[in-house]
Amino acid sequence: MSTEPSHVETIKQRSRFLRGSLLESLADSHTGAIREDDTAIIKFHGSYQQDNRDLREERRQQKLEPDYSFMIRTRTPGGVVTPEQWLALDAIAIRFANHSLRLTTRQAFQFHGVIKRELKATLQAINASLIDTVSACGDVNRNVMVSANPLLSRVHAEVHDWARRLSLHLKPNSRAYSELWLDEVPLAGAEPESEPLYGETYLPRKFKIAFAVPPDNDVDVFAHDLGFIAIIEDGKLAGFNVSVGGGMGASHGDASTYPLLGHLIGFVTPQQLFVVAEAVLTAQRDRGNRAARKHARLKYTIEKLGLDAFRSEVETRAGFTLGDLRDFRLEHNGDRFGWREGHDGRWHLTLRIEAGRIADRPGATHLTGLREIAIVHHGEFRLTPNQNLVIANVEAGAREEIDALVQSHGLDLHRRATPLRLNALACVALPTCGLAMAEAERYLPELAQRIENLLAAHGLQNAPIHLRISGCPNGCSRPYLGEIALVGKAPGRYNLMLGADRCGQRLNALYRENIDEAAILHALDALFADYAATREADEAFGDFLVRRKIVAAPRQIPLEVIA
Ligand code: SRM
Ligand code: SF4
Repeated sequence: MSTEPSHVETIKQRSRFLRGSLLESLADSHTGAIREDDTAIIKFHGSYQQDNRDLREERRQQKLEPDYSFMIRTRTPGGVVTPEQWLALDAIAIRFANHSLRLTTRQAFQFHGVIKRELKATLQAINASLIDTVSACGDVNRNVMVSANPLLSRVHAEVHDWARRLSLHLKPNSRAYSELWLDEVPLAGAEPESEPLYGETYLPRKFKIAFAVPPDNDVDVFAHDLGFIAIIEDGKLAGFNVSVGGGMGASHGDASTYPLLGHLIGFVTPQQLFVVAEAVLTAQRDRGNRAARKHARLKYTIEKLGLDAFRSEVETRAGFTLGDLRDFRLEHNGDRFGWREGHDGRWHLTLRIEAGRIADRPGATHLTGLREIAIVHHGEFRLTPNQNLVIANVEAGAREEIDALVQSHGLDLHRRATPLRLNALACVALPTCGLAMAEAERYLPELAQRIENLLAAHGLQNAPIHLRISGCPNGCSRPYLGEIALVGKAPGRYNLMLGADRCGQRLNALYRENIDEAAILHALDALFADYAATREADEAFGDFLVRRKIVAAPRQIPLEVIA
């Protein structure tokens, strides 16, 4: 196997701290695309070049270049924005993008369909709302996730603040973003540029961090390169259990790639948080695979070094020994819908946003409705890791007005939808994702309806089964943590994965490979019949499948460390 650095490594190294030839690419009015090497660099600025795959064939026949446009992703740690910021993002979606806002599985916003000529103006508009897109994509630390369900609000706020500060701490140093998009002029005589944390080739691959606040695991903390589980003792934040080496991505037909849950390696106090995060990140920077991007995530680095050796390396870099793991219990990895009262008497309303897409459709004017809510709302908006939205910090007296707007714009799915539909996740997939092999977001409504029909036929319409669909095995909807998951293989064909738990501590396993919808529904019908007849009291569908050995018991986080 080659140990030569991959082509992307060379592009990064030559990019002069993420500038590449982006200026020239943007200035070239002969094409809607940017130069090939710049497609790797622009990711670090929070954008991907894409093309409309629905139009690919037609344009090829017409001898036109693909219908290029750009996706832009925000860096919004914990997914919090103010109503003013919401209004700005809404205006950007209408002015520059495809009239929709996409809430991602990592608490960020995505815009789709921005054309090259308007890319700079779009990024400037985002920055004018005091949100940026720096390192929302690329081989760096990405948007930091934090539990969104504010059940333990005081501790939750504290954890959120640590996450926000850590996100800032791990932000790249390069001034390329400000120069390229915000017209900042390089200062004469300024210090030569450097990236003390990352170096000029940044990380071998993307790096993801999440903070869970038990009992919620809405962030799917074990799916992350680095996870922090808040340990709350006597109502106070004592510190965090640390998990390393989780990740979802895999490639079909390549057994050397696989989803993996993180390993718990120890406990840190809040004061040790930054040091340990840097130690894990720099260990991955120096030890990760820079030759084969498929094997470059931290999970493979740990596999190569061994967990004990990796922990020792982290401790050496940190300059202290990690503490013993503390007890915790995770109960749930979905969202809690509807109104909830916070510790200070303010209210939080979690709305279901199907597949995270906010747009205006007949009878469901969600974009308009949320704009109207933003005009009257004085709290903030919080994106959940499950593509949903919390209208947070609402005074008791303001609930009625918000409820009326929710109802009149069809935003009340949380009152109408079945548990299956409330908890389902679907990645973006077609038409924008260049890697999609099958539909996901656009397929979710009809698939969910068909599965709902089957469940109802077995009297299971209220079973809160977690369904996740991804258009390819990269796993952007964290499908390997779904009780039922469809992983795209080809148009209309999926691998059917079954048997995760509902709290993000057990992966599912392959049940049927490369099957179409009829075969999926046929398989589920038989399993639902069995589940309805033989499940134990309160037994979840995934647990039932494992108990009955319908799927092999897949890897799960050792239960002995979980109280
Ligand atoms: Fe993802 C690549 C969308 C969360 C694993 N992901 C992509 C790209 C950028 C396709 C590409 O490389 O050309 C997708 C853009 C689609 C589009 O048109 O918008 C894409 N990923 C998404 C989003 C928008 C899915 C969603 O429906 O919300 C999520 C954006 C998150 C964010 O705000 O930052 C998204 N992606 C995830 C997650 C879930 C998570 O992080 O919790 C994963 C699995 C966790 C993990 O990283 O292990 C994930 N995305 C991937 C991978 C596989 C990485 C790997 O290690 O194998 C790719 C492909 C790659 O990196 O080469 C990928
Ligand atoms: Fe695209 Fe695959 Fe991610 Fe879905 S899982 S958004 S198809 S890369």
